Amino acid sequence: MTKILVTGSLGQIGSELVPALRARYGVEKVVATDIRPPEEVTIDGPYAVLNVTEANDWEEVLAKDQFDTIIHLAAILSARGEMKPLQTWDINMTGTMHALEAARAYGMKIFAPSSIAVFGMGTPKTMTPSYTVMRPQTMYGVTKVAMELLFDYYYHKFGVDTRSLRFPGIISYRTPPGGGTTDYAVEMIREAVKRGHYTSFVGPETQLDFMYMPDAISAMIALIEAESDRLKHRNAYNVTAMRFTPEMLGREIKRHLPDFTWDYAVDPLRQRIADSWPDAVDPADAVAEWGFKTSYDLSRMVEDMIRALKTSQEHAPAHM
Ligand code: AKB
Repeated sequence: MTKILVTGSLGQIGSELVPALRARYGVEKVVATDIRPPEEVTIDGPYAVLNVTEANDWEEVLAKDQFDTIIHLAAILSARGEMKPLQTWDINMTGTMHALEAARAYGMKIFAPSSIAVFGMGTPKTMTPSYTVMRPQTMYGVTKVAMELLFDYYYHKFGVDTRSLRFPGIISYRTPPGGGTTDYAVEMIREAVKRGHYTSFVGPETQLDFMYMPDAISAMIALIEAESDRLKHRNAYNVTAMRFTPEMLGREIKRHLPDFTWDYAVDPLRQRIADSWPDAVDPADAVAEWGFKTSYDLSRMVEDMIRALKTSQEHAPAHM
């Protein structure tokens, strides 16, 4: 591994993936990029401004270093994408095309996360396989299906080493997610620790797949490092670690915080999105082809999240 370029590195995934990559390969080997100027971000290693829709930004970043891998994270997620569908198409697709063209021109490997949002009408709801009907009902899902197809196209047509996996909802405490439908789960745990109460925007029995951030990081690194000829379903692999409803999550939180209460004010948009996604995807291909595994189930994840959020609350500066 010589050098890795990460787009969207200040988001929920990037803010934890970049330090993990730097710990593994060396600080100077990972160039973090995002749209925000350097004076607005905490820099603990190489950082460059990269608006993924701007060809000039790509040229500047690619001219400065020789990379062998791009990790393309910049994207607008499902719920925010429904507020601004055209902007979502532009950012998600123009960004992906620039990333793919850079990978092709410079002979780089490229990884980008896809999502359970590729599924929709006609997809089997339970034990959803990797290869199945993909007719998403959100612009975010449409852009992720298009990205998967382009990854296949660039692999077969140009020999670009493209790799992708389909993330479910990702739970983490360092940087909150933004604009997703599965965000309710992160919000519920955060609010339980902070205020002792949460009002969920998806209904009590809505079951979805989730993963805890440490497992998501390990999965990305395992797929990026996997031997190329083992990857038969490369674009893209289903991955998941747990599946639960808001009721199940609320009850699990209550085991640690007995005073926690929760109720519901269902948001029709996000409920419709959640209802269009599977209840439980099947990660069998990821397990068979690159040894996908997880360490956190619902109970370990909730325990760790509450511990970490309490610790950061204790260390937060007191308000004047
Ligand atoms: C979202 O809710 O939009 C994302 C996703 C499942 O890709 N977390």
